Amino acid sequence: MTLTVGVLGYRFMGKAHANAMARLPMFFPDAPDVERGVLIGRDESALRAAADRLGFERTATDWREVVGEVDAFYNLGPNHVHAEPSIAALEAATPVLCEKPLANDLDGAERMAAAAADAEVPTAAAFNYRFVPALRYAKNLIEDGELGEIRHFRGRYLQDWLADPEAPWSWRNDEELAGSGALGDLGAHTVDLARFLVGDVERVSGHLRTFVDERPVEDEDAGPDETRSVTVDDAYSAQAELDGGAMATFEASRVAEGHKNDHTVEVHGSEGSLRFSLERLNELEVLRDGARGYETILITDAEDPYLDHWWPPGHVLGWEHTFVHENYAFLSAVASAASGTSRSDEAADAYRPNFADGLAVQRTLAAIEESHERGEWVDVDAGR
Ligand code: SOE
Repeated sequence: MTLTVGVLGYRFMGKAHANAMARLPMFFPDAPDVERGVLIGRDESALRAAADRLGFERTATDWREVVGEVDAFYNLGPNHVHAEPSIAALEAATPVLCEKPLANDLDGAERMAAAAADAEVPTAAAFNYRFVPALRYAKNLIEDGELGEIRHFRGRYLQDWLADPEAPWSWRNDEELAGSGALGDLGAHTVDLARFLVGDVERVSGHLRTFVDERPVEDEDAGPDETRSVTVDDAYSAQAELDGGAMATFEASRVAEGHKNDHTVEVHGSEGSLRFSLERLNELEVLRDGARGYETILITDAEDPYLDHWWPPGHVLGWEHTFVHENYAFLSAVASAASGTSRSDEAADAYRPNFADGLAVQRTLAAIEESHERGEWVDVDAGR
């Protein structure tokens, strides 16, 4: 069967997912056939050019005409656009992949997860870093008990694209549109990795900070010195307790000079530790079996997660390959559900992280913000 996919959004994430779909036939021959059917956007001329560039059959300017007519709907729009189109697609029993964070507020995330539970079709919260082979390898080490009882998770996501106060305002700087700043944009990934590697977040104590509270507007119809307020955080930090008793610290910044896309994760257990850095995504540093120090493992062998689909050992992968793995897993789940090879009650969990995972992350983000406002620890109702 050929899956026809409708995609809302054609900029950064549109390119990442279109590229991933295009790579599947060559590198994942058992993936379902996928047609990039409809590209959805508002600016017809830009949309047409993007459709040609990204390999889509046709375009549409109204997602309402698309969500019930395709085999899978990708919501790659800004955070405030995540809820309504995704819920409409789920009400039409269309599987949905939605970029992270799930929504710009907890209410939207709750409604999206409820619609997913009713629809009983595969859903994806697009936390692509779960699909880094080295982090899959790390999860296997932890699950095999190689680190013993987990005591610490430490996640840090540093960027510097907003360090310059003259860097222009965008929807990512607006609470109504984005929901939060570094917390939701970057922290969502790290919280999801904590859940993936160790466990749910039980309670948090958070701190948010906005360093630049006004930025120049660069829209074509903006005035020469027009500025707009920044109403979200530039950075956040939080400490947390995870399910099972491990301690966690989370941190992210979009004003950390010298750091471009520096997502690091460390896990310490009673028998060992591991360290990962996105800037060296093919490597995992591991300390186990009483060794005196970390060993660096190059995760590029055929037996390593996903690597048998790519190149010989040492021919390293990149950031974009995580989207290929993510799309392979999601579209395989969609095809399985569509062909009836998985029962409807299994379909909802055929792919992880799904909307329930996205909601658990959103509840943690909301608790971090609430803790910051109240100045005290806050329990996270992760809806377990
Ligand atoms: C922000 O710059 C950003 O693009 C995030 O939105 C992505 O989720 C992250 O993977 C890379 O950085």
